[in-house]
Amino acid sequence: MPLPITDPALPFFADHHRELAPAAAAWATVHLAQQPQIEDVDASCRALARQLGAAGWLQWCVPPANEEGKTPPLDARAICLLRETFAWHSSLADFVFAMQGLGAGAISLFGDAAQRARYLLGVASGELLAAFALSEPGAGSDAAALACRATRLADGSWQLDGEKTWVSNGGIADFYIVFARTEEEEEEEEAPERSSAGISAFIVDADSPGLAVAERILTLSPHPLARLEFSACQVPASQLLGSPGEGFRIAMATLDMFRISVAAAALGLARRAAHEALRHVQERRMFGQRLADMQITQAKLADMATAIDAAALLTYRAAWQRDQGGTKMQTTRTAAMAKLFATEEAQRVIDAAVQLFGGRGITQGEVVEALYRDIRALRIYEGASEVQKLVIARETLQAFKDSGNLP
Ligand code: COS
Repeated sequence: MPLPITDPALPFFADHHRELAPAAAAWATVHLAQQPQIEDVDASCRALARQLGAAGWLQWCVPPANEEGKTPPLDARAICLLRETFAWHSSLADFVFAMQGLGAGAISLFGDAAQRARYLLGVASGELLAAFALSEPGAGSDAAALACRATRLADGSWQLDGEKTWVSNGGIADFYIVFARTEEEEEEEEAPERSSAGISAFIVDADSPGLAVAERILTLSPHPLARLEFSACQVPASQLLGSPGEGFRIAMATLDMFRISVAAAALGLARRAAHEALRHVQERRMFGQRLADMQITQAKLADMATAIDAAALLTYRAAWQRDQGGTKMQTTRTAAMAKLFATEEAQRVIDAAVQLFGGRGITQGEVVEALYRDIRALRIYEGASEVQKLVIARETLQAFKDSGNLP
């Protein structure tokens, strides 16, 4: 039977992806359900993390070290196939998977041996919940404007002061990847207020003294989200991720990787909406015919199907390119294109599905009603659509300058 997600027979994929996709689909069919209303989101997320860990899926976000102790690179196509599958079945399961990936991704990509040993096994099993804390009330799209400060103390440890907001998994995470300014005080006097230099990344345990969950944030599609306050928060020297000053690059490189997977999640949500709509239009009768027989419906279905296919091709092109070890310019640009297009088009596809359902489409308890709420955040988080356009334009101009051609 064909899978409900992107066909793994496409030339972007390798043999192991062709085995992974049906295995994930079979598992998800049995274990996950799109739940329009979730009673206790925190408890559901914890349970889903353990479930995804026990089944081995989280290992794809946290590749185990090989015999030489080296961690293999993240497999972008596998992560995308899994997110597309999980999003189709349960947007909360996709969220949990993605957060383990984004939080642990920074450690997998930039952590030292001790940091990997301390955190990654727990993330892979779902026992430890991860989070990524970059945005601040005054620094969302403009991440380089962040103001959270890390000061090095005499004993080499760090003290964090400031706040972070819209932190997914905030309030339930066991650790946070936190980005803060670490320039020395005297440099800071002259430093510009916005600079990507002098930002460093830290792994901050949730129980660190001086870290408080100041507020839980309620959203359109409920998931754990919080504002955090750091007040003389004590962080040992061993928790610095990478080198001092490397934080912005760590944030951007981690986002490059996971932005592709946001596109895959959007694709899964769009495919689910199209699936529901296709079923519905064959059953629903009006004006003496099935909705599917009306040309006005067919035009909608054609647009939905074309948008989904185009989004799939951009998404897996970006993932394939990354797995091939494409240059930063290539991977940054194609990841941004995939996220922009797949999330914007998924919004349109889901809206069209709601429209085809008519009154039922906006009724609580309907799958398309939940999808309509679920998709909205994806056009905003991990780089809003406007940020993706900035990135695409910048990389395209640069490539044209370098080579004289449109890349
Ligand atoms: N990979 C590796 N390094 C990167 C990078 C990437 N994708 N993008 C930028 N960098 C590096 C640059 O090479 C540069 O280093 P040097 O100063 O050594 O040359 C440095 O980071 C600064 O880059 P840049 O000048 O591009 O920074 P900008 O502030 O102009 O970046 C955007 C602007 C909008 C692209 C950036 O702020 C961004 O992505 N914002 C969105 C943030 C976000 O996604 N927030 C959501 C948080 S998670 S839910």
